[in-house]
Amino acid sequence: MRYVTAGESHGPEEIAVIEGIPAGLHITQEDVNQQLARRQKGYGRGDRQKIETDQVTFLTGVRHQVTLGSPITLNVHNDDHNNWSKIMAPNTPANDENTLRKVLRPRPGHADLVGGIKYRHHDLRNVLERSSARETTMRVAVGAVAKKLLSEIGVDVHGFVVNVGPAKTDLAQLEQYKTLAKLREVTESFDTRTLDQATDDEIKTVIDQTKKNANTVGGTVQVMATGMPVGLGSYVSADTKLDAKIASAIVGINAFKGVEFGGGFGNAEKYGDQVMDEIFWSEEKGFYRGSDNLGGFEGGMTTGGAIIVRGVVKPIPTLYRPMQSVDIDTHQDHKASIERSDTTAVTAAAVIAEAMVAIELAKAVLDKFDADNIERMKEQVAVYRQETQQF
Ligand code: EPS
Repeated sequence: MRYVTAGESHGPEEIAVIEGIPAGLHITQEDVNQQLARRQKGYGRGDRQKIETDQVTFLTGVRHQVTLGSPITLNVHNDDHNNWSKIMAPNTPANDENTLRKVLRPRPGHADLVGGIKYRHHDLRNVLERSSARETTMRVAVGAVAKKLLSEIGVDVHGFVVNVGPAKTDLAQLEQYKTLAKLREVTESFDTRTLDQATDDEIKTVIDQTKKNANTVGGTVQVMATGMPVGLGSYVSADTKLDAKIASAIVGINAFKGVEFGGGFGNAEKYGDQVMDEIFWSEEKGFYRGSDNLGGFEGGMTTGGAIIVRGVVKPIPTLYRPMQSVDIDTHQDHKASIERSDTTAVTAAAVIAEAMVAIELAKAVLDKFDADNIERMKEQVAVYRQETQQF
């Protein structure tokens, strides 16, 4: 499976093309729209989300709500394009009117300056339109297809918020949830997508204060996946390690600056016997672990335990009280450009990280098993699960 996305933030359309999804997978636009709606939700988002109601259309690769095995094209219209139709017109030559709203004062921390230098763009709008996190709409759409595929083999994936700035939930609470479905019910009930009411309140206070200060704030999200067969990915070469692919996918999300698995960076302060997940065996389960400090991976391969990944999201670089910058035309000192933005997008980032993990897990499944047809793939997964459980 591979995919590509295309689209500018205020351009007419967002598009994704996915290749390698087996024939015979039942999928509806509603399956994707539900995930798109989750990404749009969240305390601290700016006014753009009031303009957009993201709805997908399948343009190719699906017939009567069933995949054909051919490339799937997904399309989401940018409703805000109506307000930018001249400035972002793909087919009209540049003129005095449609080159207004130039961006000349790059925002520190955004792709603006380096993107401008690299591509020789003297209007930094040409950079920000694509580097905008609007593009993550399509990653979530692709992730929805991946999640649907994974659900066929009993794999569930869910993302939630650990902290926003100093307001942090206690991850020990996770022990009470036997399934991700139960966890999902709880975290999706909060506007901040965190684990408990007290943290939800604290996060809202942090966001309100940050907004008052014309500032932005980052955070951490956690993604968990259950039901993966043992042994996906491989230890044999660096580029076959599945945890490495997931790490790359997480850091590839706009504003993500760090990633960790299981006990993560905390493991660096512990001793070996506090970190390794001890091995047990039972007739019913086969081999299993007593803990999950390594986040479901050993040697770059799934252990069969829950996958636990956290990603660190930096604060959004667009500040309403802008930082120091330099005008790219005059080279004079200037405050950075102000663009409409969010105070925080950590709540949305949890859904995007979930989508990226789902995409990498789906790719790993499709690499390992015959992926021409979904029923055949399921049969093969079942045979493999039986074999590995009897080891
Ligand atoms: C973004 C800036 C804002 C966000 C946008 C990401 O866009 P606008 O300038 O249109 O208000 O709303 O995020 C989305 C549009 C989205 O759907 O998540 C940026 O510069 O990255």
